[in-house]
Amino acid sequence: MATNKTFTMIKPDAVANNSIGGILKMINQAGFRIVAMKYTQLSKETAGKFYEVHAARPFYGELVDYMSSGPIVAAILEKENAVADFRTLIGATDPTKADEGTIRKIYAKSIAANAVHGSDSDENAEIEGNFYFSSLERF
Ligand code: IDP
Ligand code: MG
Repeated sequence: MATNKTFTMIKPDAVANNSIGGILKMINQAGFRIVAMKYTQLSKETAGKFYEVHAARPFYGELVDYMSSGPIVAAILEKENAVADFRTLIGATDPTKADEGTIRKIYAKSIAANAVHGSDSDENAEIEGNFYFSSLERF
């Protein structure tokens, strides 16, 4: 059953670009409510843990270095059909393939530094939200 929640990170390239405001505005305008939010920086160790599912992929080392290279914004978002609708809003992993008007098309620099994360399932949204937030930090 759908939980109506998803998890996102505004990645280091987008934070460094001063794009937090623009991205949050797109998220709110698309109908998502922010139910938890944190400005923080991952260590290599925590970034490695978060992306453990990708450990066997050739870009894993690059991804962990990049995701720990600067501050990020982590958030839990709520909306009907949140996981699928958020993936539509952010667009394809590779910004050159992302649809016009998507967050990655507008803000992403490259396939690695692609501005935002979005959970790919309800199950992973729950796991990823729990990685950053305790139950006391959700509204
Ligand atoms: P997703 O973020 O669209 O779900 P995934 O395949 O889950 O894409 O990959 C996780 C993250 O790893 C991507 O968002 C991107 O930052 C990075 N990544 C994916 N593919 C590549 C690649 O081919 N080269 C470098 N980094 C990549
Ligand atoms: Mg993914």
